[in-house]
Amino acid sequence: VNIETRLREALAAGQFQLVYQPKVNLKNGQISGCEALLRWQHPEMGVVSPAQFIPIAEDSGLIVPIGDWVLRAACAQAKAWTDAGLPPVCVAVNISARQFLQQDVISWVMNTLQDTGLPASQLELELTESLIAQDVEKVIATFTQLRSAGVKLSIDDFGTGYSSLSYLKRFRVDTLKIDQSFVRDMLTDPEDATIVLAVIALAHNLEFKVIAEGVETEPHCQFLREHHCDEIQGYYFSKPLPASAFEALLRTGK
Ligand code: G
Ligand code: G
Ligand code: MN
Ligand code: NA
Repeated sequence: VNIETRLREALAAGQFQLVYQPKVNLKNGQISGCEALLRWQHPEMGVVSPAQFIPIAEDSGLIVPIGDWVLRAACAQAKAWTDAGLPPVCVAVNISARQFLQQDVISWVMNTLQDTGLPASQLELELTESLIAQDVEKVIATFTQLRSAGVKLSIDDFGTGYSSLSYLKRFRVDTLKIDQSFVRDMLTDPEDATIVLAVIALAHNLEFKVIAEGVETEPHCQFLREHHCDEIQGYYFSKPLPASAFEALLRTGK
């Protein structure tokens, strides 16, 4: 059986799950939101990483139904947490460029928010720079509509794409996510430190929020706090968690 057929079966058989990784505000130490990350729990293969199957899903077009499942599940979960009396949490969903360009994103997102009852302000879409190189006018129009509806947008893996910085003037977003490849070695590699500090300054001067990914140690956290990075995400605070474990973390009020 080829992987495409297996992906189709996975969707039908409920083998996909979301895990949630907290994002933490560096000023007050509170959880400011989370990123939903897809996991495929296969009966024989075990847990398969999205890094392995998302590219296949994109090539086969299966990214559309899979991405729809992800968005719906993430929105429903965030709404369920609010309904359970937890403080409103903003959930971030990764949207691949292929998917963003393949369908009417506005109707899809707005319908999903309506169906699940989640306020737009509790949804963030994480997009990569590769999207920016595509149909520019269409993407700008879509960004504008999503943001005026209250949906938040962030640029994921910032600094790893090939796009020019001039796009930041035209594509208004809320947050830049500093790629973990720069964060990992920033305490030992002065060039990585320079890049991290430059991205923080760039984001703030453009009035964007900035979050560092892949933060694994206290010294990393300390460095980022000293340099006024707004938020962190990474194993230092928490790995991605099943919904129930993330909920427990929210309840402890961290
Ligand atoms: O969680 P993990 O590090 O295994 O994710 C690996 C890659 O898969 C990352 O690039 C991440 O952005 C991507 N990814 C995780 N979940 C999703 C998803 O729901 N949709 C898309 N398009 N990409 C995802
Ligand atoms: O491309 P994107 O940034 O969406 O992917 C995030 C990926 O990084 C996920 O696969 C997630 O599991 C992984 N991740 C999250 N925190 C850490 C971390 O602290 N260290 C490392 N190495 N990976 C992390
Ligand atoms: Mn992401
Ligand atoms: Na990233």
